Amino acid sequence: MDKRLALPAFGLLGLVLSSATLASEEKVLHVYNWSDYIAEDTVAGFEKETGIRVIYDVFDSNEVLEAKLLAGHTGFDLVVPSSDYLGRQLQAGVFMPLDKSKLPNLKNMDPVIMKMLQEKDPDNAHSVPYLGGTTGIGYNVDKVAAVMGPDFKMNTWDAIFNPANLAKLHKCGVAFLDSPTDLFTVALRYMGRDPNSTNAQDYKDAGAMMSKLRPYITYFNSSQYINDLANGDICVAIGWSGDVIQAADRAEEANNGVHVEYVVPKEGSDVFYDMLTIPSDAKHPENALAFINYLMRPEVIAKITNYVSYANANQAANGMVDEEIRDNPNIYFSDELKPKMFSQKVLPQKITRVITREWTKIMTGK
Ligand code: N2P
Repeated sequence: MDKRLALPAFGLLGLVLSSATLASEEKVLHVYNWSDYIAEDTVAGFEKETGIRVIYDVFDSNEVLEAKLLAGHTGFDLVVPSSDYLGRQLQAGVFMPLDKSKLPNLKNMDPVIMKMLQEKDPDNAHSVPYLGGTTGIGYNVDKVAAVMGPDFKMNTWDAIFNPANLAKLHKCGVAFLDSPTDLFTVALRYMGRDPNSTNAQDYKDAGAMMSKLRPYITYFNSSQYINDLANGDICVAIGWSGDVIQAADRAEEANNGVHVEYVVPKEGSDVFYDMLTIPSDAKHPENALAFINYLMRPEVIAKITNYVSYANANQAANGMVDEEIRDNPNIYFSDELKPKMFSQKVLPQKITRVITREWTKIMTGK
C-alpha cells in the first residue's frame, strides 16, 4: 500500500472518530434551579459562548427536587439541592462524581467554605457551592408599625412565634416558607432547643407550637412572597435573605411607596448553601461541567450575587460584589450574629419522617 495514501487515510479516520466522540453529547443542557436565583444574562452569555442550548426550569422546594431525584430519570443535567439535602441524597447515589479536570475555576473558590461543605460531601467530590443565604423575617416597615405600634421590633422570632403577635400581624398578611426543615430549625431555636435535634419529641413540641399559629398564617409558599411583599399584599414573611431583598428592590423600582426590610432575628438562624450537582443519569454531563465552570468565573458569579442578593462562595469574586451587598450585615452577617448562626445537619430518616408528618399537621391545621 502506498504510504502517501495510507497516512492521510488514517488521519481522516482519526478526525472522523474524534468528531464522533464530540458529537456524542448533543449541544443541550437541562438545568433545574431555584426560582429567582440567577442573573438576567447568565444563561444567554453561556449559550452564546458555547453554542450549548440551555433548557432552564425552576423549583422552590427541596422536597420537590428530592422526590424527582429519588424517582430517577429526571431528564436534568444540573440540579441545585441545599447542602443538607445533598448529604442524604448522596447516600442514595443520585449524583455523579465531578470530573475536576474539567473544572479549572475551582481555584477561585473560598477554601474555608469548601472545607465546611465537606461535612456533607467528602472531598467536595460531587458538588460545588452556588449561592447561600439565611432564613429570616421580611416585613413591610409601615404596615407592621401601623398594626403593632411604632416601637414594635421585628428582630426576634418572638414577633412571629408568639401567637399574640402573629394574630395582629395576620391583619396585613403573613406568609410562611413551605419548607419544613427551615421552619423546624428556627422554631427549635426559638424554643431554646437544639435546631438539629435528633429527638422526635422536640419536633412534636415545635409542631404543636406552630399548629397554634395556623389561623394567623395567610399562606405557605416559598416564592410567591417576593412579589406579595413588594406589592404590599402581605406585610410579613418568614423568607430567605436574597428573596426578601429582591422584594425590597422590586418595591423600590416600582416606586410604590412600599418599604421592605430583611432581618435575621437576634436569637440566630439557619445559614444554607445550595449546591451545583449532576444527577447520575444525566445525558449531558460534559455540558453541565462546562456550565459549572462558567458559573465559577468571578465576573459571572459576582453579577449573579449582585442581581439576586445571595452570597457566593467564590473568593476571587469578592472585590466584584456591590458594596451595598457585601456590607449588608444580614447577607454577610455581623460578627455579633455569627456565633448564633447554624447550618442544618443530615438528620436520621426517622426524624425526617416525623418532620414530614408534623408539617402536614401544621399546614392542615390539625
Ligand atoms: C431562591 C431561594 C433559594 C434558597 N429563590 C433556598 N435554599
